[in-house]
Amino acid sequence: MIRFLTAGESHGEALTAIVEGMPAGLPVTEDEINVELARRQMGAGRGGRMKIERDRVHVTSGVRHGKTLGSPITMTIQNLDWENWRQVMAVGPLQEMPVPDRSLTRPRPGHADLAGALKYGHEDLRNVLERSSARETATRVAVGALCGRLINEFGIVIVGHVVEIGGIEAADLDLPWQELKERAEASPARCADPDAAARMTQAIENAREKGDTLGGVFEIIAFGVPVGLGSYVHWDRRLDGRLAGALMSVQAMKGVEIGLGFETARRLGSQVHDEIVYAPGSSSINPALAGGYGRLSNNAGGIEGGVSNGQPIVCRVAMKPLSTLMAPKQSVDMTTKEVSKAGVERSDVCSVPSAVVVGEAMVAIEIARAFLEKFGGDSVEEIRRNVTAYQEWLKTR
Ligand code: EPS
Repeated sequence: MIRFLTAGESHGEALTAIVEGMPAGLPVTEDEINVELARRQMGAGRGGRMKIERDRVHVTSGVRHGKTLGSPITMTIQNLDWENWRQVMAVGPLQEMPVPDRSLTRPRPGHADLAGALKYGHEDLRNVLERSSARETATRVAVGALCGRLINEFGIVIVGHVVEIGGIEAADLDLPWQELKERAEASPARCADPDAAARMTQAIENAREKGDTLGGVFEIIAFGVPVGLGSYVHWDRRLDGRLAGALMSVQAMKGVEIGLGFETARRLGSQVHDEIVYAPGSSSINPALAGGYGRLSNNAGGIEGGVSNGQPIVCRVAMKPLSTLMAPKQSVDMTTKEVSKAGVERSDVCSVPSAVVVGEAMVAIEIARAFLEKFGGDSVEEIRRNVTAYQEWLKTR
């Protein structure tokens, strides 16, 4: 079973992740993890911090001579900005005086500031924002890169792209995954529709000028997932619930849909459910995924009854506009209790294009977990034997 923990403050020395349960024998390089970390840093709408950071992973356990050992994998990512925050974020007693005052007392509406301070008894809201910050998602992307590497080994590919920013919607292009990925990666908005991408980028610049922020919607698709991941037998084994929970756990996410999602609630059953066909040998059916069974549509988004059905798994995620506004909203100074504008921290205008990479990571993590539950195995080769036996058996159904 894959489990992971992350640690680290946004302006602390480093971020850390420990991943437990990775099978042995998986080829892994720091470079391929770094590619994903760099993708997370790019995109329209990012602020000054990303010009300072060059996120790079340092693996300190669990990998030897390019392959996983089956032991816990520890990864750290240095915060380069820490150099500028050494005193403010010092672990021990302060050595040098005066310490720059970076304490915060005016909570930002929409942020964890107020609820977090009341919950943990903090006077200085910095103690909340340092850990609630989405800087933590860098470690999730590193963990997702490992999990993505594992499921790639078995033909599963995860692709994410932006479908909406600030109310501007991308056209539904229905592209093969390679082209979808290529187009999305070529665009600063990480959107495959170039016309919509240009308008999204402009909308981000308009929001920046006004001191405002923008949210949006992105889609994560997992191609090549075999039938049978997750289960209908218990609430916490349902794959759709697990994916929704994993995606909703990302900072600033407000909604998750699987397949047609909320639209299913507006349609008749006959306009929603995906008709089943049996056509072994047909070019549109991959026997390794669900034997000879296929579908005439994929409104279910690849999951029925909490179980993957062999169709692509499609998740859509809504991200709210970031809560740090350069033109701040009303708040209260928690020291004086006086009405005051919310505090302002350096921030991004829009990070939906970056959130796509975090969403891909969370889907990779959850699918890798479900995959290992189904196929077990302590080494990649043992898992491969189990997968091959299942695929052979599927062909007989
Ligand atoms: C960051 C995510 C955002 C940034 C942060 C880096 O986190 P938050 O949820 O706190 O807004 O704001 O850093 C800064 C902008 C900064 O000034 O330190 C990330 O994705 O790495």
